[in-house]
Amino acid sequence: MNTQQEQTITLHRPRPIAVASICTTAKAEHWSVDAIEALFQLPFPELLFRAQTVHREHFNPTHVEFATLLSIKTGGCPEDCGYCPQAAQYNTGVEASKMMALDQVLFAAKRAQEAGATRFCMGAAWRTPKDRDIEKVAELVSAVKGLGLETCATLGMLNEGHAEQLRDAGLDYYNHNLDTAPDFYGDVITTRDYQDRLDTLARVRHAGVKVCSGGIVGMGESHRQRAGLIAELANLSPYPESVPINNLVRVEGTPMANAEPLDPFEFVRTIAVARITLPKARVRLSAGRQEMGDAIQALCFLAGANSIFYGDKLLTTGNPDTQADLDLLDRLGMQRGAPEMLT
Ligand code: SAM
Ligand code: DTB
Ligand code: SF4
Repeated sequence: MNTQQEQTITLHRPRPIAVASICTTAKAEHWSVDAIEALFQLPFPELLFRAQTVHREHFNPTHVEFATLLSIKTGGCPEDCGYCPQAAQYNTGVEASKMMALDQVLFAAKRAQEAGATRFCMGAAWRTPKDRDIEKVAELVSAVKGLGLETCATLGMLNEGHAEQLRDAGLDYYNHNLDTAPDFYGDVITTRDYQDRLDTLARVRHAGVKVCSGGIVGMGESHRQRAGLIAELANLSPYPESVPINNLVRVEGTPMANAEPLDPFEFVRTIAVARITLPKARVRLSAGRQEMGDAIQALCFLAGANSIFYGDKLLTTGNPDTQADLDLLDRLGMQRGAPEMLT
């Protein structure tokens, strides 16, 4: 599509009356699990129409944010998250490594920026970072921020003062996922509880760092538990600015290696329900894209996803090639960029 064509397109945006009827107000509302389950049960075309209506109210639906991940400290994690290839107690073939040096991280960040990423997320396989880890990560954050990238970190549970230190270094977002519904959580992780996660999110919010929090589907949870995850996220006050929805990557050696794959349409529904209940959040189509195929990814964009992890690798598992992503957006007449509406 050339620039002239782009300028002549008028995006359809709904009139406020249509939006009021599907429960999107600027003020966050309380969502019951029943109401969210009812959204999941809508006929697919109805659900997608509602999600698209909300999406267009707040975002340019043709724009997708590109965020690149880098594992700055891989493997050897003491936690027992049943999905995770980096947990030390599972034999997944992931080697434990020390934290990467500043020059290596900067090199990766520059490469991501040249390839078109606007957000750079640094992940570490820690239960909780030590004070000296935070000092080192703060240096990385400030160097990456200096390149003009948005910064994000995911380092596990934060202690008092950690979020402030990261904020002062230039951290824009902190990622910490609720992962699943409270009543399924104990089947997935036993080494820390739901409240620990909520406490970390509260510390991040209190420090004024934007919250990135989402979860994983396809771990054997029930329909209601998928609704329960979305309810927890939507009822955070305020709700997260950024919401990664991961489809479980089934890794050999983890307890979830043989989990029953989720119906891909159920994944699309999860994206649509997240869009409706978290109207202004960037909803990220996250792990699992490599196994998903182009058509399901396109449906996810139609359901309101407006961000992806961009780069050949997630943390330890694969992700589509950057060229494949650029081609996909091109084939869909969509473009990379900040999705927010300029109004
Ligand atoms: N250790 C930190 C923590 O747990 O918060 C940060 C890194 S951890 C790998 C970040 C998130 O990646 C997890 O909360 C989980 O949602 C997601 N994740 C990990 N393994 C995954 C898998 N096999 N499939 C999908 N998502 C996964
Ligand atoms: C998120 O929700 N998903 C990303 C990011 N936040 C850190 C991680 C996905 C990891 C998938 C498994 C792996 O590559 O190790
Ligand atoms: Fe450790 Fe995070 Fe993996 Fe859990 S998800 S095992 S905390 S790296």
